[in-house]
Amino acid sequence: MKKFLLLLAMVMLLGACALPIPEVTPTPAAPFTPIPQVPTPTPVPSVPTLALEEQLAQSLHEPWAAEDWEKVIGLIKQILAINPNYDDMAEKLYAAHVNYGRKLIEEGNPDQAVVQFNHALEIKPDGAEAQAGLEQARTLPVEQLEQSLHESWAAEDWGKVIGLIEQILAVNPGNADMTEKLYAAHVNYGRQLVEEGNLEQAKAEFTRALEVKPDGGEAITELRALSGEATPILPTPPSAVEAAMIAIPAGEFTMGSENKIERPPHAVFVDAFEIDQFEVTNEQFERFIAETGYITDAEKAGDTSWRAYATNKPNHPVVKVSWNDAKAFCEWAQKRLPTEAEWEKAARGTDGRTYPWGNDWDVNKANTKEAGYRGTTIVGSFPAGASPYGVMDMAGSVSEWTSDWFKQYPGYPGGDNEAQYFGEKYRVIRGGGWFSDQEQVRTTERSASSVELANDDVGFRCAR
Ligand SMILES: [Ca+2]
Repeated sequence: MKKFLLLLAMVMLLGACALPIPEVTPTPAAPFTPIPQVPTPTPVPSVPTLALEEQLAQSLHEPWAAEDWEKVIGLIKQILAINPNYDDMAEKLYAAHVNYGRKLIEEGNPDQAVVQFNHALEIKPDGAEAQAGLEQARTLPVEQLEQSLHESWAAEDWGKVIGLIEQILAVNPGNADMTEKLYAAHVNYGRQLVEEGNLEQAKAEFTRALEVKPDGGEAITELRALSGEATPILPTPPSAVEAAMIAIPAGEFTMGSENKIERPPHAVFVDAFEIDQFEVTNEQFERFIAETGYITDAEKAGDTSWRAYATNKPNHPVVKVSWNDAKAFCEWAQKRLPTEAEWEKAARGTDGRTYPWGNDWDVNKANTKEAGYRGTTIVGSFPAGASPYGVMDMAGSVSEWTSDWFKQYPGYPGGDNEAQYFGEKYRVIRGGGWFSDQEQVRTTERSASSVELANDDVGFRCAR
């Protein structure tokens, strides 16, 4: 009797506190029922009894009528926890998951619906209603997805937005507008995560944004702000030791500009040649040293070795290499240094542009002083800054040795301070490096140095 009273008290307590009777708000009958309905379960006979599971079973009716499936599922699970074989509760749980899944589809939430249908199938693996629901959830009309996308976007629920866009793109991969939206959603999500102080996840989102749109300026800027230093930002940096080369067709191009020692602009015919797509990397230079035992000019002079700049940077351009060192490497690779004209043509193409990517300065398209990396970056980190031929980093990161003497162009009018260095004394350096500003990374900018000198922002690439 004591035990009986205790149980009764528990039931009453549970009924009063843990399981309040939900307010029933009349729900209009759902019009969206392409799947065969799961019948409402037979009401549990209301024979007065004190078994907890029966009490719970009775309390199922109201949430079921109100289509409060979360509540229904919770109650059934409690019942089954007490008595796994109680009545037809397993069948009811299956039905509840299916009905919940359908409701979620109506609400434009197919992802969550899939979860519910999968739960239903765990209970009843051959459940036809759940299988049909699953299929429907996966092939929701795109218009419905776009409607929920619109709502989730307004609510700034970026996780959901990204999921929806990915579903739309799965149906229609060529949807450029959606691809752009996906990029924006990753950026927005990343910014939201930054505000929440979740920097690691934010980085991951910005990186995903760059996977969608490799030249995404916002994502690059945000990543840069997060890293505070030179950090690889390309999702898949090139790592091949064998350098990719780009074929530049024979023909005329405009060399020079109206600027100082770059004067005058003049037509130059260049034979067909190939040029390395990327600056020569530390990894490549290491292989050259390992095979030849070559000692660089800086090392011979007791100056800092190229190795000091190469630690953990296999895919960064090699620096601290002289013109002599660069020439030796290219010969070992059965190539040569590009001529000054070849270099300029590979950088600007035939339309006389100022930067490899066009005429307008863009801080996001090259590793320059303005970009703030204060050091080299992985070669090919700025695909949007590629030249018309697809040659990378022709502006910035490291400036590059060419084979030519630093001489005046034909028709040069004179009058510049730098003209005093013209002659067969210095070799031409092109493109500017990470220490150079936007003026110094123009495709026509000319600089020069002695053949034995090396610097931490000067490297090279080869041609043939
Ligand atoms: Ca460069």
